[in-house]
Amino acid sequence: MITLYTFGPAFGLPDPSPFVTKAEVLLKMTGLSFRTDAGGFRKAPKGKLPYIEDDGTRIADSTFIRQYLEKKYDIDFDRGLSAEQRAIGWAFEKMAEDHLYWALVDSRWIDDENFARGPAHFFRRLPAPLRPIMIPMIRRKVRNALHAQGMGRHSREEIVRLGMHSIDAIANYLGHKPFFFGGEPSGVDATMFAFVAGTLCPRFESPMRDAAERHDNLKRYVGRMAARYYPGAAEIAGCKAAA
Ligand SMILES: N[C@@H](CCC(=O)N[C@@H](CS)C(=O)NCC(=O)O)C(=O)O
Repeated sequence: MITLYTFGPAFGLPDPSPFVTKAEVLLKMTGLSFRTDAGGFRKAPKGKLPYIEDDGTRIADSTFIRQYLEKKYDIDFDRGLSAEQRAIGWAFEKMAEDHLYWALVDSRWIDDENFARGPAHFFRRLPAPLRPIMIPMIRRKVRNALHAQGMGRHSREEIVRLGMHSIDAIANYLGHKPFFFGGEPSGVDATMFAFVAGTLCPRFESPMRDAAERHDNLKRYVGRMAARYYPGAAEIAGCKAAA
């Protein structure tokens, strides 16, 4: 059986990591049986989650997980899509993963109030005397990653402006369609759902969340994806699960 290594549900989200959520939804889309394990971070082959283990093979990174599933189980997440749609799907995915993601990291990890509301809870299991050492150290690591990626060199106002542009692009492309490319979900929906839910997450206060909330179609989209892939959940990211 396939094991997906996760952080575990948090903040009203299937997982605090949109990459883990993406991988989980992709696995749900396959219909294959799999289990999740929230204890594998220390053994992560690339120092990040998600990764999967299947028949003794470990595959790290949500995109490589997708490609592995496609090849090994002969699955095409984009069945029925044109080459043009596949190209658009890839571009939107990478916009979310390599651009919007960093605006979310800034909002959750660098903004002090959001940090206290969210990521600070990850450290609750640490012995209390270690927290004042570990928390600033990990936040410094995140700040350095943001700086190296480039997003962290902008002011908060500029970061928010960039993030909102991505959110608007997703909302405008989705339009009135039930899913990103029409009546049925495809691979890109796993990613769009994960990142839009992450942005709408009511645990965090941000102008980016306010902007996402102004798009009714995004809230309905998250509810629709929740109804299909998390049928046991009444709501995800504050969006009522409804088909
Ligand atoms: N490109 C990777 C990104 C995964 C990623 O950034 N995971 C983050 C959580 S959102 C992580 O595990 N970070 C831990 C760390 O950097 O120490 C993918 O698509 O899976």
